[in-house]
Amino acid sequence: MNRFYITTPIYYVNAEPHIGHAYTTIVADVLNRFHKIMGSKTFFLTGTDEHGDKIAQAARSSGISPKAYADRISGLFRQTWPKLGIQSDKFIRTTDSEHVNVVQYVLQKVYDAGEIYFSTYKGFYCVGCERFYTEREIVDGKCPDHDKPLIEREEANYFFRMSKYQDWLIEHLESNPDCIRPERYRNEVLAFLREPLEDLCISRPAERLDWGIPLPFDANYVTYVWFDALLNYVSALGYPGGELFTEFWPVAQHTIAKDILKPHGIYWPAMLKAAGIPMYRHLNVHGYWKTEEGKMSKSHGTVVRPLDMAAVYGAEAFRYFLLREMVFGLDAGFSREALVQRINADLANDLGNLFSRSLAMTERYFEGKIPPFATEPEAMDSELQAKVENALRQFREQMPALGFHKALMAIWECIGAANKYIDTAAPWNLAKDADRHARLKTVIRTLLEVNRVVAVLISPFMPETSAKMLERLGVEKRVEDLRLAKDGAWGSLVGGTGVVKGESLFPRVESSDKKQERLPKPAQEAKRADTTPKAEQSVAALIDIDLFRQVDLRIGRILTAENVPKSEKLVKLLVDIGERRQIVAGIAKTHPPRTLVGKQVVIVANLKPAKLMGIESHGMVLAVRDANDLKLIIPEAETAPGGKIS
Ligand code: ME8
Repeated sequence: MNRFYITTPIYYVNAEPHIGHAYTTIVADVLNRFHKIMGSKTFFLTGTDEHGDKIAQAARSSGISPKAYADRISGLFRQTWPKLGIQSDKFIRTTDSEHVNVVQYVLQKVYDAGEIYFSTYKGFYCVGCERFYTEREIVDGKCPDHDKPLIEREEANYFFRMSKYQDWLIEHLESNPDCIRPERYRNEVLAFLREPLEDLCISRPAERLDWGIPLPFDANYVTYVWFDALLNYVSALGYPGGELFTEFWPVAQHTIAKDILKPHGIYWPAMLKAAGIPMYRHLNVHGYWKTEEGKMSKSHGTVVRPLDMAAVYGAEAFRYFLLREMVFGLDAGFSREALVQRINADLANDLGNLFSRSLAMTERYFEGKIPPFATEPEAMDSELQAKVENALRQFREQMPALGFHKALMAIWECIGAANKYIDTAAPWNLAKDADRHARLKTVIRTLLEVNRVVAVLISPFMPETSAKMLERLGVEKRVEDLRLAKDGAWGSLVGGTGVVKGESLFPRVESSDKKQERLPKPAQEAKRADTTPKAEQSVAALIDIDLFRQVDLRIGRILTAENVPKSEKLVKLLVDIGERRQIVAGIAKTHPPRTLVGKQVVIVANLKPAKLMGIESHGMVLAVRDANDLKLIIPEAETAPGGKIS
């Protein structure tokens, strides 16, 4: 029997669960459910990361002990997941004694092997990241992640000989190209490994920080939080001796976002190697959810709380939205409008209508009993069945490769085709004609079969909806017991079984911001994105040359260009103007991204940074509107990037 082991990061207990945590955990749940219906024996781990500076500080500011604080927030995470339909097999806490024992066991093992040494280190430390930064990584004296000044610190500490594993890791990633995926993140890790790797400081003096696991070989120190946290993935399986470890570790897959690529892509493999534990099978890395305001932040009130979303829109719809909207590996934007739109279009309209129409007709024409295939299939039936087969194939291929949105698109293609099939087959006409009753049976049976396969295929994404659909289709099986090989097979409904139409699966929802909703889409976009003034009709007022000189115009070369999700107009550019600049320009309609890369353009380099659809833009690309066209201003001949225009 195949095995499957999936983990999420263990989340810090200094913040309540938000949409980002929910996404990763839902992805893990979806993958886990997928592998179950493929017949694998699975294990799904999540939990909380509770030691370290960050937690100690958060507890202090709440005026309670770190443990009491961790208990509270860890409890919130634990209670949130089932409410989002997430079923994990284990919830680990790094304060669990079994975990603490494993961390100390591994530390001792690695220390005894001579892979940990004592030394003095002076460097720049970020409390937020709980680590020292190297010269190369520091930006303007600040931590690039937190944008806060780093603290200079000198300390005697224990170091793990991580540098020793550099060559092995490069070789491993090169010979296992799908180990870290999607590829862009594997490349990122390999790029990092092109520079010499430094050893990793794995201790903190207990006098400064006592909220951590004591080093087994020196009680004056506690374990650095990452060396502690990463080991959860094996301690949860009862490493070293546990049966679960033997069974599931060889197929381990970790799921994380890009923020913690380095600890998972570099520290963890080196730790595993040093401890004599085989390398994990896959590291699945996804992008970031951003709100319209940009990064989510508690202080700005831009945190999206998953339970709020579930309360208003339903956990199932929320799960569907997250998996449909984000291309795994890339960033995605979250907005209520987009969520509402997906619910109304994909769930209420496409899926909900197909299901209720199919069942209503079964009730009307066959007293609610599933009819047999009573005639040979016609071309339209075979075409629809081909769509179902395609959805099944895409599902099998895309799901294990993290192409969730593609699997969903194929399922929805099938739903769309089935809705069209109803219109074309027009069962209401067949019903009027006694000679065509046999054909009517085939049509309705075909539809019911499509509904059943769709119910099976959406089960990893929307388990409750799937269960509801199956029940109403008279299929007596729990979602947990579905197996694609059998339950995905065409024609497996039992003729004569009773079906029940019931209430609509997804009622339509009104947007919370109705005014915004009523605006046609392009107008909404323009409202947010269009910051460029309308073309002037006549020449503007005269200005002094000094005023003109204040505008810093430069030659730039476009290095990369990509569409801004959900915007027709905007394109995100990386431009070399002597330095690299991210610029968002409203030129996508006339200049698709692929035509832009390599082009030279003129940039206003000293515009105040602005945010367009949540994306920071630092500069402006010059263009001229010519009738309905937009033309870029470009230099007469190749010019060195950064060249100042005078
Ligand atoms: O890093 N978009 O915990 P953490 C998508 N304790 N995912 C997001 C996100 C966003 N905007 N924000 C957070 C830690 N996440 C460590 C992990 S593991 C041994 C230790 C998700 O609470 C995403 O999964 O900061 C990201 O990797 C994780 O939360 C970071 O969670």
